[in-house]
Amino acid sequence: MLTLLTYPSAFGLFSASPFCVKTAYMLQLAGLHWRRSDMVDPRQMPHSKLPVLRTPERLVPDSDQIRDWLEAQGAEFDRGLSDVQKGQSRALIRMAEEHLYFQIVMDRWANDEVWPVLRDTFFYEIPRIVRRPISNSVRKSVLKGLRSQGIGRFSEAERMARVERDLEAISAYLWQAPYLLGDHPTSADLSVGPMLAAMRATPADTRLTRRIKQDTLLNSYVDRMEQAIPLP
Ligand SMILES: N[C@@H](CCC(=O)N[C@@H](CS)C(=O)NCC(=O)O)C(=O)O
Repeated sequence: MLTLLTYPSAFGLFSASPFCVKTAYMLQLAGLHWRRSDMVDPRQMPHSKLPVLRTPERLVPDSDQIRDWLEAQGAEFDRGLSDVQKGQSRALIRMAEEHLYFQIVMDRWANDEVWPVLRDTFFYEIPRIVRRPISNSVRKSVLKGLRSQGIGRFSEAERMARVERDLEAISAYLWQAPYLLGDHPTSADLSVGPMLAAMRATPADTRLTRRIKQDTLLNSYVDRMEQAIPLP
């Protein structure tokens, strides 16, 4: 039996982490038996991050490495795609995971309106009396990381302009077909879908949540993905 070590469900999603949702999608599509095990503190994990897949032999960290592991077991997420489409898929995945993801983190962690909800969702295991100081110090280090990554240096207007370019690119694909590269979900959808879902689910009315909620094409794509691959 495989075990997906994941952050818990939050904001109506399988997990607050789009990488954990991506991995759950991959496990479902691979058709393997698996179960979830929720965790809130990943410091003992190989990369100190989640998701991690516990297999009979070892812990496999990182959704991309989990994909490699699943493909080595016979899963094929991009069956039928040409080499060029596989290249496009890789670029879409990187765009989602290395840019859109940080926009979500910024929207969640830097926004004072979202913060109280986030604190009580992510740090609920910490006794109330010390929750504030501990969560504030984690928040400070996340914001420092965003500044060093670069996203944290942009104004909100600059950030939204950057997001817009990516959403235009994603929309260009979705005008052609129900999923990014055709009529069924492939690996690009397993990254992009959860990122857009996470953007939409942030528990406050932000420019980013509004941007997705008010976009019929993107909004219906997120719903379609959630219906296409039901998660436990
Ligand atoms: N490249 C990793 C990214 C995973 C990731 O960033 N996980 C975040 C949650 S969304 C995490 O565990 N962060 C904890 C930390 O940085 O301390 C993957 O694809 O799995």
